[in-house]
Amino acid sequence: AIKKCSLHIAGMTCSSCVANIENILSSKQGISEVAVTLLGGKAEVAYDPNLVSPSQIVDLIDSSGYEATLAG
Ligand code: 9UX
Repeated sequence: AIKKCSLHIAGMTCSSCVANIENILSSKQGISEVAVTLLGGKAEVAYDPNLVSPSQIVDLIDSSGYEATLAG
């Protein structure tokens, strides 16, 4: 079953950051939906837990120069 997770993302300062993160996450196998908000500093991600984990999602974002943490 598809799951969803919410993340806080620090370090996004322009709208291209939003596009960067959406592209990075969308190209990952197992991630089916991504919604990033610049002003809110948040992302909602729909993923298949058989293919990718929330901590891998955090790592992908962090590796791109932002700082992600899982939200509730
Ligand atoms: Mo904007 Mo973001 O100039 O990584 S693309 S700061």
